[in-house]
Order: sequence, then C-alpha cells, then structure tokens
Amino acid sequence: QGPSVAIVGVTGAVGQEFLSVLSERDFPYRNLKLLASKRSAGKQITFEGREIVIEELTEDSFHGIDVALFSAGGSISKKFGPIAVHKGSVVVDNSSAFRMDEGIPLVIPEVNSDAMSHIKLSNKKGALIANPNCSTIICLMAATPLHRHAKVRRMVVSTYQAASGAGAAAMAELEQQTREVLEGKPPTCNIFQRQYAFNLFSHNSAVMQNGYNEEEMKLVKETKKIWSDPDVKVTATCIRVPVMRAHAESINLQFEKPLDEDTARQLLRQAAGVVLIDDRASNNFPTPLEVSNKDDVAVGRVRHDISQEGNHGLDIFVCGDQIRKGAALNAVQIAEKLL
Ligand code: 2RA
Repeated sequence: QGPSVAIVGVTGAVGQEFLSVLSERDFPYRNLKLLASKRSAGKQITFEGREIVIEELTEDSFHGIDVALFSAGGSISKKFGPIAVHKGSVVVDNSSAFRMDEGIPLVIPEVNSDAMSHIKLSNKKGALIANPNCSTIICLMAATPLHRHAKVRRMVVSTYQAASGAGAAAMAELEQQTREVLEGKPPTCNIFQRQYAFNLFSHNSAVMQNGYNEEEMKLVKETKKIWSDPDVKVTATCIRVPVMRAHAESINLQFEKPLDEDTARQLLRQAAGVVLIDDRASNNFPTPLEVSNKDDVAVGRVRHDISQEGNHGLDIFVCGDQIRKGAALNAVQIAEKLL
C-alpha cells in the first residue's frame, strides 16, 4: 500500500516531468491526484494507460494525501504548502518560497539527504522539504564530491541557462523566434521583451541592490545552506542562452587542501548521478543537448587552474537537464527517501 500522491501544477513543464519520472521510476503510489488552476480543471491526462481528470487546487485538495509535489510558483506554494502540511502531507516544494527558511530542509539526495532524515511517511506527520534551484542542483552535483575531498574555500560559477527555466512558454517562444528570424521576420518578443534566438542575455530575474540578480543570489545562499558551510565563498553570473532544456555551468574552485586533476576525475567517476565526459584528444565534453531528458549531470573540462598556487585550484564544466535533475527528478528522489 504505497503513498497517495498529489501533483500541484501538473500542466506545467515540471508538473508533466513529475508524471514521467514517477512512471519511469515505478514510484509505488497508491493513487495519484492531479491539481491545477480552475482553467485546467476538468481536462483529462492519460497516464500509465488510464485517464485521470485534473482537479482544481483548493484548500480541501489534500485530505488523505501523503506526498504533495509542488511546482506551481512561489505564491501557490506559500498559500497551499502550509495547508497541505497541516493536513498531514509531506510537501516537496520546487518553488523558492521556503528554501532559505530556518528548519526547512533544502535537499539534493546525493548531497545532503541527512538534512531530511527525520522526515518519514511513517511519522504520519506533515512536513515541507524544499527542492533547490535548478542551477544550484546542477552545480553542486559536480562540486560536492570534490568539496568533500578537499573542502571548497571559494567557488566562481558562470551559468548558461536554458529556456525551460523560464517555463514552457519561453521554450515555445525561442522556437518561434528562431523560425521568424530565419524567415527574415521580426521576432515575437512576449516573454523576455527582447530577441532571444541567436542571442544571450543576463538572467531575467530581478537585479538586487548589490548588483547580483536573484538567480545568482540563490546559488550563493543555497550552496551555503546545502553544504552547511556559511563561510564558503561563492559568486555567480547567470546568463540565459538559446538552449531548450539543459543548463550548462562553468565552475572554478579553490580548495583548502590540494586536489589534482586525476584525483578529481576519479572522484567524479565514482559520484552518484554524475557522468564524466572529459575526452581532450577528441575535444569531446558535456553539451546541453546530450544531457537533455537524461538523469545524470555530465562533467568535463577538468583541469588544474593555472592561475592558482599549488594544486588548490580546479576548473570544470557541467551540463544538466533543468526540468529533470534540476527539478522533477530531484523532487521525486526526495519523495523516494520518505518511503
Ligand atoms: C531559471 N532557475 O532557470 C530558474 C528556474 N527556476 O530561470
């Protein structure tokens, strides 16, 4: 008798990926409730050979729900997450609403599952677990095995983020603009109010007082929380690039202890959820296309940082599927830890 599961935001890109991942991983749900806005209520979704009717999300949606996977934006999570917890559900929230709250576990299962070890469905008690931001997940999947071995003192991250991070509409607009530009037509700019096709631009999140945007500050703050290391120095520059659904990240690391390239490669080869693609002879390294729709984060360009003294610096390049490991897969892996 597995858990009863609800998906909040089932019509979105991540909501749809929740369904794919639950099915592919044969998650042992007893029943499945699909929740979305009034606009989508009543529509049917074919899942595992049966028709499921989407229900409108209301305060009464969580009776008897053991696990509620949320990906419907921060305001929906803020309003309905606590209601679900009060009804006894364990909420896995993909929004940023609760990530930095004291006492709310922010979890990448391969990295810090101990942060949620006190939460089990058998406790029959509601709780909320936050899914980190996609660019944080993808970065830390690669950086953590190295951090555990040689302790990162400083991390510099440059991200190249896919359209999917801005939602299904942004993916559709990228495709539409690409066609329009190739046909010599003016690009339709509704999502980003600028041409996206054949272009790139600073991440579309708000720029804060310190000149960093919200996406960059998520990487900085979430890394410190997930590593339980408030002193680690992190800086980031997040860029939106014309790629559909996988993020790429260039990561420079400064370690407390020496770490040579070969040891780093060995650690990455052994890391769960990571695949090493690091073939200098054929100039073959991770690409967003090759990790798209896949679970693993790919790491390559592993090299000693020649600008740092001794063996304390390393550069790596990482790609990961933003909708999958960056959101839906990570959340379902958290749910699996509850069983
Ligand atoms: C982005 N990290 O890629 C965000 C998605 N939540 O824009």
